Amino acid sequence: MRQSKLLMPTLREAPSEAEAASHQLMLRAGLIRQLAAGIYTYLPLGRRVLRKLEQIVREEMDQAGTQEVLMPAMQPAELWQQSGRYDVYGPELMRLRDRHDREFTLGPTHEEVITALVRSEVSSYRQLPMTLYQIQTKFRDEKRPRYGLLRGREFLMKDAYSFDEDFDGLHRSYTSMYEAYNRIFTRCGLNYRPVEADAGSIGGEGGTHEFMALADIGEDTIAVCNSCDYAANLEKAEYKLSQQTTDTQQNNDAAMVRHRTPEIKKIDQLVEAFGLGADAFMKTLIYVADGAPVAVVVRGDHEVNEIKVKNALAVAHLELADQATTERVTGAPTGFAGPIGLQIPVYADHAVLAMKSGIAGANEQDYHIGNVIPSIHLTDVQAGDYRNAAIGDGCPRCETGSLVFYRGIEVGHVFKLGTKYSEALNAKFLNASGSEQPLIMGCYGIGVSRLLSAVLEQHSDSNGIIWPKSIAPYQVHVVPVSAKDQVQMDLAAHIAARLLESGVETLLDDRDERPGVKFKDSDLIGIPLRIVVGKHAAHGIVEIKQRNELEAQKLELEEAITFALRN
Ligand code: 9G3
Repeated sequence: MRQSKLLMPTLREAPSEAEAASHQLMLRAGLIRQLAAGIYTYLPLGRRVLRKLEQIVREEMDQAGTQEVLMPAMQPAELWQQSGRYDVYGPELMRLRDRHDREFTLGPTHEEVITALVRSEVSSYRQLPMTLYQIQTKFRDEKRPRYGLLRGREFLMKDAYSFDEDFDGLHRSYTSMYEAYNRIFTRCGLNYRPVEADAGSIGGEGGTHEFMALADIGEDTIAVCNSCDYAANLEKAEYKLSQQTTDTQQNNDAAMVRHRTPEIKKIDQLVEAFGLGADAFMKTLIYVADGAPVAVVVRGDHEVNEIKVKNALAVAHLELADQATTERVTGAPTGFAGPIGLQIPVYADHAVLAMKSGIAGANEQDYHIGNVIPSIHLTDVQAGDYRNAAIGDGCPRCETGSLVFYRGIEVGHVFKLGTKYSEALNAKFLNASGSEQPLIMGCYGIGVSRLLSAVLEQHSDSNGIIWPKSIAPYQVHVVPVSAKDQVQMDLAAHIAARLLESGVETLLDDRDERPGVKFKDSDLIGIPLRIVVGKHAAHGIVEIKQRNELEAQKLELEEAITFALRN
């Protein structure tokens, strides 16, 4: 391809609205342009990379024995009403009406559509197991699209759905997809971790993993054992329950002590006022769970994990109580709530009950109470795991490891759905003994466009992109130094022609630009191998440089071509 003809509008500076490194790089290297918030056009370079990513996904999905389909983006609202999800999702679900005023959604995912298809086309166990997948545009009207393709409103997803006759079959399908995902992300050159995850709104019979690309820009936090292969989204991460009690005993008698703590509401203020560590305090938060107020108590140095609380209470909605509710149920404004004397259910984390004693809110404005001894004063609470794992907690799976945290970008998610959709949409099959059973389903997603951004978050330096060879838009960049030097231009064109006829994807920088501009653009767009045709061209000598190496090397023409063919 001749660069003088290529639509690749590079920018010296990233537009100010781009915060994430990958977003800046995609704009500066001319990979994408924004049409509207969260909605992008892929320019030729971006489209070529996206196609490479799709190709890797397609090869591994086909290799795993799944079949590619392509479903519509427009989905009849009736399907979402049958699955009960039409009213569960709010403004994030794009809705529209056709000319007959019939309601449709623009698909954010395709559980309903694929189940309706299989309902009408699969009826016997002989047809199972079957996994279908597509690579298709999804629509989710995110409230805050951000970071370019990392959180868009229209994006490319590979979504697959497995159908089995029983849970053993589902486990086999799930495992097959899990292994295919490992191959896909490895081939894309991604530094990632599979992590145990929470099933979230999709529901289903448990068992779900996310594939997290490690990146500081990532919205998720994962806890990883520094010794074994345990890894989990912080939403779900467990830890070894410490047996010993934490010794914050102030005095030995059982009497609680009132402390006047005017305007002292936050843990760091309490730490300051009492001169004790955060782990000496009991932090009580009032929530509303499916409309009913509850108290959740965690140790002062821990954070409430609302997913765990929601799952433990088996409620659909859990949110922090507002000030008025807090005052009504505790008799005090936020910051003075405590576990003693409440008329609502109290859920106390294991670590609170492991405290010998602690200081808690007094449920009275400007007062806290000390020497709260769990074994004496907290006997009517529901103990459980209601907190986030903390850095340094013991690994829940092995004897020696402890947890370290990373930020991650979720690029894949695999779920065991069970019969949630097959029962809702009546998708059944006749099993070997002739009785009708609901299909057992799994679903498996990869954010293909998000994957592009995740790779860029991990593969760049101060000069620009460093594409892994497997997904680079071109493999070789041939750069003649001076467009006015006909020997250089002819040799460069000759090299490009030789490489192209050998099937090497080659970009020839035939622009009449200063060398500095050419080299900056070449570093920016990150093609793995560069062949510079400069002043030694007359002697048939060119310079080869790998984008991920510092030094270049001079080679004879034929050596250079052999080198490029081999790489
Ligand atoms: C919606 C909207 C947003 C959504 C969903 C539904 C996420 C929704 C979860 C999934 C589960 C899996 C198949 C591929 C892998 C992921 N956001 N999810 O169901 F209506 Cl607006 O999409 N689907």
